[in-house]
Amino acid sequence: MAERAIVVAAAILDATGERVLAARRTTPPETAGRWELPGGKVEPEETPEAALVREIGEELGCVVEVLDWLPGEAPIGESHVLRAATARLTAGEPRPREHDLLRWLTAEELDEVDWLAPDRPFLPHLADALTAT
Ligand code: 9L3
Ligand code: MG
Repeated sequence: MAERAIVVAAAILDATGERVLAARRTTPPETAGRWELPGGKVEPEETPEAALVREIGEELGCVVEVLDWLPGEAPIGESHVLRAATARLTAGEPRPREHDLLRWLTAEELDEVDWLAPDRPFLPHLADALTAT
């Protein structure tokens, strides 16, 4: 079986490191209204870090620096797998171009939104990263 393609997601931290950016999807219909760590597919010959910076630029119009990859990966359907990294803003402010809502969430607020299933395994690691700062 062919190796699963990689989708990367950014847990963008605010300047204090106390909150993370969650984004509400609009498409495809089965994911619309559900929340995710923004990101997308790694292109051939692209590193996961470069893909994450590119995707965040395209989706949110800002520049991020990748900090640390969170442990583990989560299946997306049969053919893809999700990896997630913490990141910090280095230029601009996130503005939704593809999502219909953004929210900055503290560790305590992480369970207030309806996350996509692949993102959920990363939340405990993310809560640790938020409270550790
Ligand atoms: N996906 C799930 N969680 C995420 C991301 C960024 C993506 N945090 C899923 C949704 C889509 C697929 O991966 O089914 C491809 O994502 P995109 O390229 O449409 O953002
Ligand atoms: Mg995307």
